[in-house]
Amino acid sequence: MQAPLKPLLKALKGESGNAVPIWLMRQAGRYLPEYRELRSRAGGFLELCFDPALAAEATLQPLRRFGLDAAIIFSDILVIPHALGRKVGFASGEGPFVEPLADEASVERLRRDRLHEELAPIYEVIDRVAGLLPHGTSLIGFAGAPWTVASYMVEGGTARDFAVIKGWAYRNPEAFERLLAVLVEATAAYLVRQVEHGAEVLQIFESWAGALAEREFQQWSIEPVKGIVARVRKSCPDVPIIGFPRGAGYGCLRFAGETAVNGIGLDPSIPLAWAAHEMQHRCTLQGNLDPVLLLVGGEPMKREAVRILSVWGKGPFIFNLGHGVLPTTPPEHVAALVEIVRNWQCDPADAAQSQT
Ligand code: 1CP
Repeated sequence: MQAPLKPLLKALKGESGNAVPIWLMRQAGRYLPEYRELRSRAGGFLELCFDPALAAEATLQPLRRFGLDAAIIFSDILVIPHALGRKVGFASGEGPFVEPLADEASVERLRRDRLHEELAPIYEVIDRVAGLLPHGTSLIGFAGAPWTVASYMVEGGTARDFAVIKGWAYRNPEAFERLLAVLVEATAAYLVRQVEHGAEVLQIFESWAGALAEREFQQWSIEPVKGIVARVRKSCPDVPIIGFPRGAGYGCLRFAGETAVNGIGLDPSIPLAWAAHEMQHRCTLQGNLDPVLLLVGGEPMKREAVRILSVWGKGPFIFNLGHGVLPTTPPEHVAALVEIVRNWQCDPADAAQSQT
Protein backbone atom coordinates (compact mmCIF):
# COMPACT_ATOMS: atom_id res chain seq x y z
CA MET A 1 0.00 0.00 0.00
CA GLN A 2 1.24 3.49 -0.79
CA ALA A 3 2.07 5.76 2.16
CA PRO A 4 -0.51 8.56 2.54
CA LEU A 5 0.54 11.91 1.10
CA LYS A 6 2.16 14.22 3.64
CA PRO A 7 -0.16 17.09 4.74
CA LEU A 8 1.95 19.85 3.11
CA LEU A 9 2.14 17.98 -0.21
CA LYS A 10 -1.56 17.28 -0.07
CA ALA A 11 -2.36 20.97 0.38
CA LEU A 12 -0.03 21.87 -2.50
CA LYS A 13 -1.83 19.40 -4.76
CA GLY A 14 -4.90 21.52 -4.17
CA GLU A 15 -6.56 19.07 -1.84
CA SER A 16 -8.38 20.34 1.19
CA GLY A 17 -9.40 18.41 4.22
CA ASN A 18 -10.11 19.54 7.73
CA ALA A 19 -6.42 19.40 8.73
CA VAL A 20 -4.46 22.57 7.97
CA PRO A 21 -0.68 22.10 7.74
CA ILE A 22 1.56 24.67 9.43
CA TRP A 23 5.18 25.78 9.18
CA LEU A 24 6.71 29.22 9.77
CA MET A 25 9.12 31.31 7.74
CA ARG A 26 12.32 31.71 9.82
CA GLN A 27 11.18 28.92 12.12
CA ALA A 28 14.85 28.29 12.87
CA GLY A 29 16.74 31.28 14.18
CA ARG A 30 17.58 33.66 16.94
CA TYR A 31 14.33 33.36 18.93
CA LEU A 32 15.43 29.81 19.90
CA PRO A 33 18.07 29.60 22.66
CA GLU A 34 19.37 26.32 21.19
CA TYR A 35 19.91 28.13 17.86
CA ARG A 36 21.88 30.92 19.55
CA GLU A 37 24.08 28.28 21.16
CA LEU A 38 24.65 26.58 17.79
CA ARG A 39 25.46 29.87 16.08
CA SER A 40 28.06 30.81 18.68
CA ARG A 41 29.59 27.34 18.35
CA ALA A 42 29.86 27.82 14.56
CA GLY A 43 31.51 31.23 14.98
CA GLY A 44 29.31 33.02 12.45
CA PHE A 45 26.16 32.73 10.38
CA LEU A 46 27.76 31.72 7.08
CA GLU A 47 30.00 29.24 8.90
CA LEU A 48 26.82 27.72 10.35
CA CYS A 49 25.16 27.49 6.91
CA PHE A 50 28.23 25.75 5.43
CA ASP A 51 28.76 23.25 8.25
CA PRO A 52 26.47 20.36 7.22
CA ALA A 53 26.20 18.80 10.69
CA LEU A 54 25.38 22.11 12.42
CA ALA A 55 23.06 23.37 9.67
CA ALA A 56 21.17 20.04 9.73
CA GLU A 57 20.80 20.45 13.48
CA ALA A 58 19.50 24.05 13.06
CA THR A 59 16.97 22.76 10.49
CA LEU A 60 15.65 20.14 12.90
CA GLN A 61 15.53 22.27 16.09
CA PRO A 62 12.10 23.84 15.53
CA LEU A 63 10.59 20.45 14.60
CA ARG A 64 11.63 18.95 17.93
CA ARG A 65 9.88 21.71 19.84
CA PHE A 66 6.77 22.29 17.79
CA GLY A 67 5.99 19.30 15.56
CA LEU A 68 5.53 21.43 12.44
CA ASP A 69 4.49 19.98 9.06
CA ALA A 70 7.66 21.09 7.28
CA ALA A 71 11.35 21.66 7.79
CA ILE A 72 13.02 24.38 5.74
CA ILE A 73 16.71 23.90 4.97
CA PHE A 74 18.77 26.13 7.22
CA SER A 75 20.56 28.40 4.76
CA ASP A 76 20.09 31.86 3.27
CA ILE A 77 19.15 33.43 -0.05
CA LEU A 78 22.61 35.06 -0.15
CA VAL A 79 24.49 31.78 -0.65
CA ILE A 80 23.92 32.32 -4.39
CA PRO A 81 25.96 35.58 -4.59
CA HIS A 82 28.55 33.83 -2.42
CA ALA A 83 28.67 30.85 -4.82
CA LEU A 84 29.00 33.28 -7.74
CA GLY A 85 32.19 34.58 -6.18
CA ARG A 86 31.00 37.68 -4.29
CA LYS A 87 32.06 38.31 -0.71
CA VAL A 88 29.10 37.93 1.66
CA GLY A 89 29.10 38.68 5.39
CA PHE A 90 26.65 38.73 8.29
CA ALA A 91 27.86 40.80 11.22
CA SER A 92 25.70 40.13 14.27
CA GLY A 93 23.12 42.79 14.91
CA GLU A 94 23.54 44.32 11.46
CA GLY A 95 22.04 43.44 8.11
CA PRO A 96 23.93 41.33 5.59
CA PHE A 97 26.84 42.67 3.55
CA VAL A 98 27.42 41.71 -0.10
CA GLU A 99 30.44 43.01 -2.02
CA PRO A 100 28.60 45.33 -4.43
CA LEU A 101 28.76 44.77 -8.19
CA ALA A 102 30.50 47.90 -9.39
CA ASP A 103 29.61 47.89 -13.07
CA GLU A 104 28.30 45.84 -15.92
CA ALA A 105 31.71 44.26 -16.56
CA SER A 106 31.51 42.71 -13.10
CA VAL A 107 28.37 40.81 -14.16
CA GLU A 108 30.45 39.03 -16.80
CA ARG A 109 33.06 38.21 -14.18
CA LEU A 110 30.60 36.38 -11.91
CA ARG A 111 32.06 32.92 -11.38
CA ARG A 112 29.42 30.58 -12.79
CA ASP A 113 31.53 27.44 -13.17
CA ARG A 114 31.90 26.59 -9.49
CA LEU A 115 28.27 26.92 -8.43
CA HIS A 116 27.60 23.35 -7.31
CA GLU A 117 31.06 22.96 -5.74
CA GLU A 118 30.45 26.05 -3.61
CA LEU A 119 26.95 24.91 -2.69
CA ALA A 120 27.94 21.29 -1.97
CA PRO A 121 27.71 21.72 1.85
CA ILE A 122 24.05 22.73 1.47
CA TYR A 123 23.32 19.65 -0.61
CA GLU A 124 24.90 17.65 2.18
CA VAL A 125 22.60 19.32 4.73
CA ILE A 126 19.64 18.11 2.64
CA ASP A 127 21.08 14.55 2.46
CA ARG A 128 21.39 14.50 6.23
CA VAL A 129 18.03 16.03 7.07
CA ALA A 130 16.09 13.95 4.52
CA GLY A 131 16.94 10.80 6.47
CA LEU A 132 16.02 12.26 9.86
CA LEU A 133 12.64 13.86 9.25
CA PRO A 134 9.75 12.86 11.46
CA HIS A 135 7.01 10.91 9.69
CA GLY A 136 4.67 13.15 7.74
CA THR A 137 7.03 16.15 7.72
CA SER A 138 8.01 17.61 4.35
CA LEU A 139 11.37 19.11 3.48
CA ILE A 140 11.36 22.56 1.84
CA GLY A 141 14.26 23.80 -0.25
CA PHE A 142 14.42 27.47 -1.22
CA ALA A 143 16.15 30.32 -3.00
CA GLY A 144 15.67 34.04 -3.40
CA ALA A 145 14.05 35.38 -6.57
CA PRO A 146 16.45 37.18 -8.95
CA TRP A 147 15.17 40.72 -8.25
CA THR A 148 15.50 40.29 -4.47
CA VAL A 149 18.95 38.67 -4.69
CA ALA A 150 20.12 41.25 -7.25
CA SER A 151 19.06 44.04 -4.86
CA TYR A 152 21.56 42.79 -2.27
CA MET A 153 24.26 42.26 -4.92
CA VAL A 154 23.99 45.74 -6.40
CA GLU A 155 23.13 47.74 -3.26
CA GLY A 156 25.76 45.92 -1.19
CA GLY A 157 23.22 44.89 1.46
CA THR A 158 19.67 45.71 2.47
CA ALA A 159 18.30 48.38 0.14
CA ARG A 160 16.62 51.48 1.56
CA ASP A 161 15.08 53.17 -1.46
CA PHE A 162 16.47 50.85 -4.20
CA ALA A 163 17.97 53.92 -5.90
CA VAL A 164 21.24 52.17 -6.79
CA ILE A 165 19.75 49.05 -8.36
CA LYS A 166 16.87 50.84 -10.07
CA GLY A 167 19.23 53.55 -11.31
CA TRP A 168 21.41 50.82 -12.81
CA ALA A 169 18.45 49.03 -14.37
CA TYR A 170 17.00 52.18 -15.95
CA ARG A 171 20.34 53.50 -17.22
CA ASN A 172 21.67 50.22 -18.46
CA PRO A 173 18.81 47.80 -19.05
CA GLU A 174 20.92 45.29 -21.04
CA ALA A 175 23.43 44.81 -18.22
CA PHE A 176 20.65 44.52 -15.66
CA GLU A 177 18.75 41.96 -17.75
CA ARG A 178 22.03 40.06 -18.07
CA LEU A 179 22.40 39.96 -14.27
CA LEU A 180 18.82 38.69 -13.91
CA ALA A 181 19.49 36.04 -16.57
CA VAL A 182 22.62 34.82 -14.75
CA LEU A 183 20.58 34.59 -11.54
CA VAL A 184 17.73 32.71 -13.28
CA GLU A 185 20.19 30.07 -14.55
CA ALA A 186 22.08 29.70 -11.27
CA THR A 187 18.95 29.66 -9.12
CA ALA A 188 17.16 27.08 -11.27
CA ALA A 189 20.23 24.81 -11.27
CA TYR A 190 20.51 25.21 -7.49
CA LEU A 191 16.84 24.37 -6.89
CA VAL A 192 16.96 21.30 -9.16
CA ARG A 193 19.96 20.00 -7.17
CA GLN A 194 18.07 20.59 -3.92
CA VAL A 195 15.27 18.36 -5.23
CA GLU A 196 17.75 15.71 -6.37
CA HIS A 197 19.11 15.62 -2.82
CA GLY A 198 15.69 15.28 -1.18
CA ALA A 199 13.84 18.60 -1.07
CA GLU A 200 10.14 17.82 -1.61
CA VAL A 201 8.83 21.38 -2.00
CA LEU A 202 10.55 24.57 -3.15
CA GLN A 203 9.88 28.14 -2.07
CA ILE A 204 11.06 31.18 -4.02
CA PHE A 205 11.36 34.30 -1.82
CA GLU A 206 10.63 37.58 -3.60
CA SER A 207 10.95 39.58 -0.40
CA TRP A 208 11.27 42.94 -2.13
CA ALA A 209 8.43 42.64 -4.66
CA GLY A 210 6.82 45.62 -2.93
CA ALA A 211 9.51 47.97 -4.22
CA LEU A 212 8.40 47.55 -7.84
CA ALA A 213 5.88 49.47 -9.94
CA GLU A 214 3.57 47.52 -12.25
CA ARG A 215 5.75 47.30 -15.36
CA GLU A 216 8.96 46.60 -13.44
CA PHE A 217 7.17 43.98 -11.32
CA GLN A 218 6.26 42.19 -14.54
CA GLN A 219 9.70 42.48 -16.12
CA TRP A 220 12.06 42.10 -13.15
CA SER A 221 10.05 39.83 -10.87
CA ILE A 222 7.36 37.81 -12.68
CA GLU A 223 9.38 37.06 -15.84
CA PRO A 224 12.54 35.80 -14.06
CA VAL A 225 10.50 33.73 -11.57
CA LYS A 226 8.50 32.30 -14.49
CA GLY A 227 11.84 31.34 -16.09
CA ILE A 228 12.98 29.57 -12.93
CA VAL A 229 9.68 27.69 -12.51
CA ALA A 230 9.78 26.55 -16.16
CA ARG A 231 13.40 25.33 -15.85
CA VAL A 232 12.77 23.51 -12.58
CA ARG A 233 9.61 21.85 -13.97
CA LYS A 234 11.57 20.55 -16.97
CA SER A 235 13.80 18.50 -14.63
CA CYS A 236 11.38 17.93 -11.75
CA PRO A 237 7.81 18.16 -13.08
CA ASP A 238 6.16 16.99 -9.89
CA VAL A 239 7.82 19.11 -7.22
CA PRO A 240 5.44 21.77 -5.91
CA ILE A 241 6.71 25.35 -5.89
CA ILE A 242 5.56 28.17 -3.60
CA GLY A 243 6.17 31.79 -4.61
CA PHE A 244 6.29 34.54 -1.98
CA PRO A 245 5.99 38.00 -3.59
CA ARG A 246 6.04 40.03 -0.37
CA GLY A 247 4.43 43.44 -0.63
CA ALA A 248 3.06 42.85 -4.13
CA GLY A 249 -0.50 43.72 -3.04
CA TYR A 250 -3.09 42.74 -5.64
CA GLY A 251 -0.13 41.98 -7.95
CA CYS A 252 0.15 38.62 -6.18
CA LEU A 253 -2.76 37.42 -8.32
CA ARG A 254 -0.84 38.08 -11.55
CA PHE A 255 2.34 36.67 -10.00
CA ALA A 256 0.57 33.41 -9.11
CA GLY A 257 -1.14 33.09 -12.49
CA GLU A 258 1.83 33.90 -14.71
CA THR A 259 4.58 32.08 -12.86
CA ALA A 260 2.26 29.04 -12.46
CA VAL A 261 3.47 28.34 -8.92
CA ASN A 262 1.44 25.75 -6.98
CA GLY A 263 1.27 27.82 -3.82
CA ILE A 264 1.35 31.54 -3.06
CA GLY A 265 2.79 33.00 0.14
CA LEU A 266 0.78 36.05 1.17
CA ASP A 267 1.90 38.84 3.48
CA PRO A 268 -0.35 40.32 6.21
CA SER A 269 -1.56 43.16 3.97
CA ILE A 270 -3.51 40.81 1.67
CA PRO A 271 -7.26 40.90 2.38
CA LEU A 272 -8.44 37.41 3.34
CA ALA A 273 -11.80 37.39 1.55
CA TRP A 274 -10.28 38.78 -1.64
CA ALA A 275 -7.57 36.09 -1.78
CA ALA A 276 -10.10 33.34 -0.98
CA HIS A 277 -12.34 34.52 -3.77
CA GLU A 278 -9.75 35.38 -6.42
CA MET A 279 -7.03 32.82 -5.90
CA GLN A 280 -7.87 29.86 -3.73
CA HIS A 281 -9.71 27.96 -6.48
CA ARG A 282 -6.51 27.63 -8.52
CA CYS A 283 -3.61 28.11 -6.13
CA THR A 284 -2.88 26.95 -2.57
CA LEU A 285 -2.72 29.91 -0.20
CA GLN A 286 -0.01 30.23 2.45
CA GLY A 287 0.17 32.82 5.23
CA ASN A 288 -0.47 35.35 6.50
CA LEU A 289 -0.37 36.06 10.27
CA ASP A 290 1.49 39.26 11.15
CA PRO A 291 4.77 38.18 12.86
CA VAL A 292 4.17 40.91 15.45
CA LEU A 293 1.03 39.06 16.58
CA LEU A 294 3.17 35.97 17.16
CA LEU A 295 5.49 38.15 19.24
CA VAL A 296 2.54 39.52 21.24
CA GLY A 297 0.81 36.13 21.67
CA GLY A 298 -2.32 35.63 23.79
CA GLU A 299 -5.77 36.75 22.67
CA PRO A 300 -4.70 39.17 19.89
CA MET A 301 -2.75 36.35 18.22
CA LYS A 302 -5.53 33.82 18.71
CA ARG A 303 -8.22 36.14 17.37
CA GLU A 304 -6.36 36.77 14.11
CA ALA A 305 -5.20 33.16 13.68
CA VAL A 306 -8.82 31.98 14.03
CA ARG A 307 -9.99 34.65 11.60
CA ILE A 308 -7.45 33.46 9.02
CA LEU A 309 -8.46 29.83 9.60
CA SER A 310 -12.13 30.63 9.27
CA VAL A 311 -11.65 32.33 5.88
CA TRP A 312 -8.91 30.19 4.32
CA GLY A 313 -9.06 27.02 6.41
CA LYS A 314 -11.32 25.06 4.10
CA GLY A 315 -8.34 25.02 1.83
CA PRO A 316 -6.27 24.44 -0.04
CA PHE A 317 -4.30 26.28 2.63
CA ILE A 318 -1.01 26.19 4.56
CA PHE A 319 -0.91 28.21 7.77
CA ASN A 320 2.18 30.43 8.03
CA LEU A 321 3.21 33.94 8.98
CA GLY A 322 3.09 36.81 6.52
CA HIS A 323 6.87 37.20 7.01
CA GLY A 324 9.58 35.62 9.19
CA VAL A 325 9.52 34.97 12.96
CA LEU A 326 10.99 38.02 14.74
CA PRO A 327 14.11 37.36 16.86
CA THR A 328 12.48 38.48 20.14
CA THR A 329 9.47 36.12 19.79
CA PRO A 330 8.92 33.92 22.88
CA PRO A 331 9.08 30.25 21.75
CA GLU A 332 5.97 29.49 23.88
CA HIS A 333 3.94 31.68 21.54
CA VAL A 334 4.93 29.46 18.62
CA ALA A 335 3.81 26.40 20.59
CA ALA A 336 0.49 28.15 21.34
CA LEU A 337 -0.02 29.03 17.67
CA VAL A 338 0.59 25.44 16.56
CA GLU A 339 -1.93 24.34 19.18
CA ILE A 340 -4.54 26.78 17.83
CA VAL A 341 -4.12 25.45 14.29
CA ARG A 342 -4.24 21.81 15.43
CA ASN A 343 -7.34 22.41 17.59
CA TRP A 344 -9.11 24.20 14.81
CA GLN A 345 -8.83 21.06 12.71
CA CYS A 346 -10.46 19.06 15.47
CA ASP A 347 -13.31 21.49 15.99
CA PRO A 348 -16.43 19.53 14.95
CA ALA A 349 -18.30 22.71 14.04
CA ASP A 350 -15.59 23.71 11.56
CA ALA A 351 -15.22 20.18 10.25
CA ALA A 352 -18.96 19.98 9.64
CA GLN A 353 -18.91 23.39 8.00
CA SER A 354 -16.10 22.36 5.65
CA GLN A 355 -18.22 19.46 4.40
CA THR A 356 -21.13 21.63 3.38
O1 1CP B 1 21.94 34.26 13.26
C1 1CP B 1 21.86 35.33 12.65
O2 1CP B 1 22.21 36.41 13.12
C2 1CP B 1 21.42 35.35 11.25
C3 1CP B 1 19.98 35.64 11.08
C4 1CP B 1 19.54 34.92 9.82
C5 1CP B 1 18.89 33.67 9.76
C6 1CP B 1 18.49 32.78 10.90
C7 1CP B 1 19.77 35.35 8.51
C8 1CP B 1 20.50 36.57 8.08
N1 1CP B 1 19.26 34.39 7.64
C9 1CP B 1 18.72 33.36 8.37
C10 1CP B 1 18.16 32.10 7.84
C11 1CP B 1 17.26 32.17 6.71
N2 1CP B 1 17.15 33.16 5.78
C12 1CP B 1 16.37 31.14 6.34
C13 1CP B 1 16.42 29.80 7.06
C14 1CP B 1 15.36 28.93 7.23
C15 1CP B 1 14.21 29.35 8.11
O3 1CP B 1 13.34 30.08 7.60
O4 1CP B 1 14.12 28.87 9.25
C16 1CP B 1 15.66 31.58 5.21
C17 1CP B 1 14.55 30.88 4.46
C18 1CP B 1 16.17 32.87 4.87
C19 1CP B 1 15.73 33.65 3.70
C20 1CP B 1 16.15 35.07 3.57
N3 1CP B 1 17.35 35.65 3.87
C21 1CP B 1 15.34 36.07 2.98
C22 1CP B 1 13.97 35.84 2.43
C23 1CP B 1 12.94 35.83 3.49
C24 1CP B 1 12.69 37.16 4.14
O5 1CP B 1 13.00 37.27 5.34
O6 1CP B 1 12.19 38.06 3.47
C25 1CP B 1 16.06 37.27 2.98
C26 1CP B 1 15.61 38.63 2.46
C27 1CP B 1 17.34 37.00 3.54
C28 1CP B 1 18.45 37.95 3.72
C29 1CP B 1 18.83 38.02 5.14
N4 1CP B 1 19.62 37.09 5.76
C30 1CP B 1 19.75 37.38 7.09
C31 1CP B 1 19.01 38.56 7.33
C32 1CP B 1 18.92 39.26 8.66
C33 1CP B 1 18.40 38.92 6.13
C34 1CP B 1 17.38 40.01 5.87
C35 1CP B 1 17.92 41.37 6.06
C36 1CP B 1 17.07 42.38 5.37
O7 1CP B 1 15.99 42.73 5.85
O8 1CP B 1 17.53 42.81 4.31
